[in-house]
Amino acid sequence: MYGDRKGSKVMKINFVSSLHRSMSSWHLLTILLLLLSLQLRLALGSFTLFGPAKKAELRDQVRQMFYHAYDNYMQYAFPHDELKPLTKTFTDSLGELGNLKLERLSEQYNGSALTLVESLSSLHVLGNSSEFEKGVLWLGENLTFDVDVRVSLFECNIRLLGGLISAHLLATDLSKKSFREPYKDQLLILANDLGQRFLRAFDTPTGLPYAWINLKHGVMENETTETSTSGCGSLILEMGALSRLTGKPEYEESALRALRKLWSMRSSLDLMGTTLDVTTGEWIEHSSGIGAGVDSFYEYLIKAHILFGRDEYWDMFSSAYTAVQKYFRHGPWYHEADMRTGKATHWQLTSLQAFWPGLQILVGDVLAANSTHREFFSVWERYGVLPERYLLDRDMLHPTEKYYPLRPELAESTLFLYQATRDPWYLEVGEAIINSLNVYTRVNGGFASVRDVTTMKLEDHQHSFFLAETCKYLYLLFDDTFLVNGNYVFSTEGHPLPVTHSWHEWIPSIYMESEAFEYKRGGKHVFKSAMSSKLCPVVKVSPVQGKFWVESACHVLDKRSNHKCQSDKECGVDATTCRQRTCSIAGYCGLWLVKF
Ligand code: DMJ
Repeated sequence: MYGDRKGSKVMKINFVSSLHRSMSSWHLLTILLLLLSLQLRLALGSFTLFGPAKKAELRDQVRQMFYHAYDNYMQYAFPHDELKPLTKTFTDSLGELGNLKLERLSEQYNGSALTLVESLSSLHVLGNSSEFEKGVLWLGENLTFDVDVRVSLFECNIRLLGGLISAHLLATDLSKKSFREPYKDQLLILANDLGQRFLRAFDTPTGLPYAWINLKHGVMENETTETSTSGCGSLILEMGALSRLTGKPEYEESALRALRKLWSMRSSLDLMGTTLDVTTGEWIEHSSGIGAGVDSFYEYLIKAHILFGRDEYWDMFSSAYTAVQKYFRHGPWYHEADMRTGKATHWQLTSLQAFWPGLQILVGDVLAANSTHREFFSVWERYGVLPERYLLDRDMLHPTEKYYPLRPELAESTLFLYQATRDPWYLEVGEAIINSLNVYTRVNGGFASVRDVTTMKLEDHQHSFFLAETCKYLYLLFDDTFLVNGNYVFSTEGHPLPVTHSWHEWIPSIYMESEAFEYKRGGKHVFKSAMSSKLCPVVKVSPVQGKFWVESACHVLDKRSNHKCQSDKECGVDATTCRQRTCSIAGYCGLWLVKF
């Protein structure tokens, strides 16, 4: 429905006209009939080209990819952090993550089994409870965070803390059904220990946390006071969940205090910068976009709202999202702009931005999501993978950022768009991603990052997020049993966190399809959320005298059971046109579009 197949239509027309020159009309008629039947098969896409057998075949291919990455890690790198797939050895990379200049690296650090921690939730999604249990037992007995290593708070939070918390929640559920030994909260104990170490980073005059801490010694002497918006604004899911699980409010309080402080630093245009000083609370870099240094800040506002059901997160998100759509968007692309003036600064496409369409699905902006996703996929098709940075104004690759480190963002958005639309075109996109990964990045010892997308030269590094995210999102695209059986938000590292009634201050009605979709699991009430995409989007187009009323139930978050709007403000801004939606007399958000 939403997939644009314009390109393939053009190809088809050219194909038919060249045939016309060389064949008799009888042959032509036969070919046209074949094409018509193909068209029909395409129209019935999900039952033909992407029927259950094809989906199962692709699911199995992804499963195979995951185990190729995982088994090689376990054989050549475990319990170190990440695998070097070309030389079949390891890297203890936790201290290097986000550390571009590789400063203050520790000599004594021997790894934290990072890739195993990151793989647990994927093992569960793939249904491998015995390997999952083995991992849990090993970590419970061997993992310690009392190690002398300076780490990025952000990276350590999303990968280690998020991985442990998600796996703990899954283990709690699983242990009753399929564990051989009773689960003794080993992962939660580890997460709590890590959380305590994190708290030392928040001891600043502003409450904004330092970007770097030493796990053993806390904030180091002469530590940099510079951090990024995503660095201090993407902690609330993991820290909030840790508080709910341990009953210790300090984790959530620290993350929320930092988030509130950060939000208070927005400009009058509701824009954020990219870097700031945690001691003064002043911006350092005023230009920002939706990519590196900011991306997950937006993601965590909406996801915190879904997970914790608090109005405050929605209020921040809707203002921030509206400002992004207004000042950064240019057609399907997003450039960077100065937070003070809203003036464009850099016209660049970055691989990280490809998560944005997935986020837009959570708020029901499917049309905008589709058009941006389509552009990213066209870049993927052009290079075979996504280059890290492309200079839109100069129409060229960034001279030094031509790499593709097995990032998940395009697969992530593809999954979300497919969940929302069920358009089989997204399955074709998934298939293309799988093929590229196998052709260009699979090596004997695992999956290797691409150093240069123009030569497809490889880098000796298999990032842990390939197992936590890339493989998981691709697998779920072809087999969403895990999503059907539960209701989750995914952390920015792809670790699922269940949406449960008990964590909500109130449940936003938009995330419930109807009362019937509230059901009990393990004695708890579980609600369908926007992730289940059954409610959002609801786009109805009614033609009225040459104009179209485009109606959407999304963007209306209220506590009333019928979730109808009462004012225009409640309806938000349409992301495709950047125009304020209006609230109709009947209580529906919508937008008048003139047909051109
Ligand atoms: C992951 O570590 C997370 O998704 C993070 O938010 C940014 N991107 C990397 C993978 O590309």
